Order: sequence, then structure tokens, then C-alpha cells
Amino acid sequence: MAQATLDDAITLIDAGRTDEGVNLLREVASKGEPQALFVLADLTWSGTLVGQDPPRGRLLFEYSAALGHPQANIIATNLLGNGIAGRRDWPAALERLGAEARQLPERRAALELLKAMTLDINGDPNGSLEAKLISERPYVRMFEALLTPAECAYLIKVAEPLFEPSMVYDKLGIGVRDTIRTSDGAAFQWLIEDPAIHALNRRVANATGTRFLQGEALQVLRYSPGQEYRPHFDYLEGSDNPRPWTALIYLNEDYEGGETAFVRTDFQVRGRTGDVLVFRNDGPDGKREPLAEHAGRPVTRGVKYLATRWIRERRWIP
Ligand code: PD2
Ligand code: ZN
Repeated sequence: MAQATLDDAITLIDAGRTDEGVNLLREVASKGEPQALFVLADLTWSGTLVGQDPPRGRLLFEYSAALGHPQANIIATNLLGNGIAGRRDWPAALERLGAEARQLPERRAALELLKAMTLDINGDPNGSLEAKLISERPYVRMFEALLTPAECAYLIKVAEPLFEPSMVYDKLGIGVRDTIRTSDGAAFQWLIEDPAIHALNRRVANATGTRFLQGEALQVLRYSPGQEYRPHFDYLEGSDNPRPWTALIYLNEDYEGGETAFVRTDFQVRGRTGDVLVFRNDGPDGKREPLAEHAGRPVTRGVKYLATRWIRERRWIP
């Protein structure tokens, strides 16, 4: 009989013969077929058709990478840089990125950004930062020009092909579409969090006095005219791991409207490119701060780009 192939496995899965298909996929992957390893890695990472097991998914990506799979190589570098589901080795991630940068313009752009950052051997920024106090209660501060224009432009560029309608969490914690939030968004989950984005996330952690592992995936948001984020709380009341902090990174300024408004205290903020607004979603009593209710006002002209980092009380990343 001819050797089983990845196509045979996919045909079985598509026909609803999932167990047979997954078994065949494992068989082809175990023979060292890079694409089959990649598909199995992806399913294992996300828990699709097979049990979710990120550390095992990462290992499978690494096998696929070692056998020359280009996309697996990029993922292996990203995970080595952010340390999700396995070890973190920042210098080794940078070395791999350097090799990738010789072939791929997007990796070159990430490397160029990193070269311009002042980071220690672990990819952390040095020292503490000055912030402007905007309000005591709700507690709101602004870090002016924390990101460079080049960093902002990069985030917009890499987000562009990934935009999808933004979601909000319903009462069951499930992401749903809702008229409260009409922007488009792109989330940089761990597989696609490249070392430059990872370093930016570590800088935001440093600015907020939190650890990288408390942060949810960075989301880049795009608001066209008429799009908005109506008044809401980011806190997630009732969650056993709520979000005491939010960091909003303004990525451009050539638009009108789109102010970030704290609706109960009547002040609003218009960040300039690279400014990072940090606010607390809980009050002195450790409960949801009513005064932290806020909105992204409708954009009236141009397109607004902003990145959000919602930060949990404790480690969030698995
Ligand atoms: O885009 C904004 O200005 C905005 C306003 C309020 C974003 C968020 N909240 C958010 O992402 O939580
Ligand atoms: Zn918000």
C-alpha cells in the first residue's frame, strides 16, 4: 500500500472520521513530515480535535522547525522569546531572529526596532519611567512618548492583515460581538507575539509596575468614522482574576473624535502617537472603581489606531 500522507489524514478529518484522521496525522507526523508536525502542533496548541497541551504543542512546533518548516521556525523563535509553555532564552531568540531577518522583511523590521531599544540581557527595560498624573481618582497616568513613532507604525502594519470585528466578554466569559464595541481588532496571541512586540509588552509591564505574565495578549484596535467603544468597565467583576490595570497605547493622532473619556468624572484624554495611558480599574477598597467607567468616543474623521493591554491581578498566561 502507498504511504499515508497528510492529505489522506485531512481528507478523513474533513469527512468527519476524526479519530482515524488524527491517528493518521500522528503517524505521518511521527515519520518527520514537517507540515504534518506543524498541523499536529497547531491542533495540540489550541486543543482542536485533540486535547489541549501547549507545552507539547510547542515541542511539536520545535520539531517541525528543526526539520525546516518556515512558519514553525518563526513560532519557535517567538515562543523562545516570550517563554510561553516552555523555557525562555532571550539571547537565543534574538540570534534566531537575526537569522530569519536575512530572509524575511517583517523579521528584519522587528529586529531593527529591537536594536533601537535599550534592553537588558533578558529583554527588560532599564530603570523606571516618569508619568504625568492625570487624575487621582480614578487613578490615571500618562507616559508620554513611551513608544517611538516607528514602533507604533510597526504595530499598525503587522495588525492590518489580522483585523477582525472586536469582541466583548458576555456573562459566561465567552467572547461575543456587541454594539458596545464596534472597532476591528487584532490580538497578538503568544504564537504571533514576535520578539519586538514581546519587548514592548515588557516595557508596558515595567511602566505599570506589573509582570509580563499578568497581561492579556496585546490587541491593536482600529476605529473608522462612527466606530466607538461605548462606556464600560474593563475590570471583569466576579472574575477570580480581574483586571486591575489597563494600558492604552495611542498609535496615531491623525484623526478627529476618538477621545478616551472617563464618563463619570467628565474628563477625556487624547493621546499623541506613542503615549501610553495607564489607569486602575479597582478602587482603594480593592473592588471595581465606579469612577473608572470609560469609553472610546466615536471617531469623526480619519482612522484611529490604538493598542490595549488589559492586565490581570495575577498571572494570566498559562
Ligand atoms: O479606544 C479607546 O479609546 C478605548 C477606550 C476605552 C479602549 C478601551 N477602553 C479598551 O480597550 O478597554
Ligand atoms: Zn476599556
